[in-house]
Amino acid sequence: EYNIVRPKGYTVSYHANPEMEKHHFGQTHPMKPWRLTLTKSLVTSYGMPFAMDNYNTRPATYEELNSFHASDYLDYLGTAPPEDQPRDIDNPDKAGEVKFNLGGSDCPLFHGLFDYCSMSAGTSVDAARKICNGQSDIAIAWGGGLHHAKRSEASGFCYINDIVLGILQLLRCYPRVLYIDIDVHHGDGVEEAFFSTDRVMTVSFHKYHPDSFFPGTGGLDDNGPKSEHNPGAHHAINVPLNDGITDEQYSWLFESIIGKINEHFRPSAIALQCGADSLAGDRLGRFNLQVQGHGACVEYCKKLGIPMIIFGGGGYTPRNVARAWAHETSIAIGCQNKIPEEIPQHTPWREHFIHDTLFPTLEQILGEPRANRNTPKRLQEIVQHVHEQLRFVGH
Ligand code: ZL4
Ligand code: CA
Ligand code: ZN
Repeated sequence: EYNIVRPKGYTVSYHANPEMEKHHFGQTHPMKPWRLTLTKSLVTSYGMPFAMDNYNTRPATYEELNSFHASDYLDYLGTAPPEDQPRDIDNPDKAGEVKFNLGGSDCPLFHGLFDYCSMSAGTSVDAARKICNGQSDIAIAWGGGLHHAKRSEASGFCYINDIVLGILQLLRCYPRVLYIDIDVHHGDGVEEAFFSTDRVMTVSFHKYHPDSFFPGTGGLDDNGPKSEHNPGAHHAINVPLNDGITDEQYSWLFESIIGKINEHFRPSAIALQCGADSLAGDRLGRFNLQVQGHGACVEYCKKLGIPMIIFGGGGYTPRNVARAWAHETSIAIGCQNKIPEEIPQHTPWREHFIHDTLFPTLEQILGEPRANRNTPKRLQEIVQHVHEQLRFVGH
């Protein structure tokens, strides 16, 4: 009814596994896989599926997971009992839980955990394959984006690093991949995985406070190990920010930094993590970004005209996550000016979208906006530092 048609000259694909959304981390855990259902509901009620190739993805295989993760970790992940199940008294395998950081409050063991992880990874691997074989130019995997997982360790709600798996696929057919991370947390797992290669440049924008904000890494001077013959040195870029950053400041930073990186690194593909916890009003986040400012990052990347995977990530206020990711899906398709701002009447769970609009104002979201602790001088310094790092890259 909004006459949403396929974009001319390029293909957008949407990769999802609806089974994923049925999993629960636990009653009060901030990560709600159900936010993906809310996102899909909004995308569908605007008619966007007509303009994309829609894939119901299969779970990733053991071999695919094993392309980054260690076998002993995967084996443990596959057999660990859920928290609420009594353990075998003779074999309380607590050692594995400690070793792999499983079973705490951040990374609980829950029913169907391994299936959930393989499904999330499957969406990202599938998206990467479609980019590689030329069947898609912008591939969307909102079920992925779990950037903290390490080779042998769960971390910060992440068990399998689907982004690393996706980038490894892209590296089979593209010489250089640019990873960009706009989640409010530092993309430490992806950064670390590619520390020793100059074929992947990682850039994370995040709230940074070493002793009070997770994971505490990603300072301005952390640019990859500068050991003697490490080709990956200078290929990790970090943009540490303070509370309350606004759309205007963020867009200026994003364009100054990504524009310069594009000139020097000349990526052949982009992997963009769109964690929605950088939005104002997020349960865990600290920024003042609106749906428009968050989406401007996607729009800027799209204009570079390079094949791109778009991943999800964090996002702990489901209605805001769904708004941002639906808006960003519309940007990928190029129909953002055709869809009305008002949430369509027939949207399932419409009552969740208090304020009835895709673009609520800061006042609607927060009442009182959070104090902005980012000075123009500091933002200038950050851009300056990044430009200096880039003298070591490319040409
Ligand atoms: C919760 O309410 O900073 C987990 C986690 C569970 C339910 C009830 C248990 C209450 C907030 C967070 C105890 C919770 C204690 N429940 C959590 C150092 C910490 C140790 C754990 O967006 N406690 C750890 C991880 C971060 C820490 C952020 C972001 C992922 C991503 C990509 C991961 N961990 C302190 C916190 C709750 C909980 C409430 C929580 N955990 C907030 N921040 C963290 O980048 C997907
Ligand atoms: Ca980030
Ligand atoms: Zn996050």
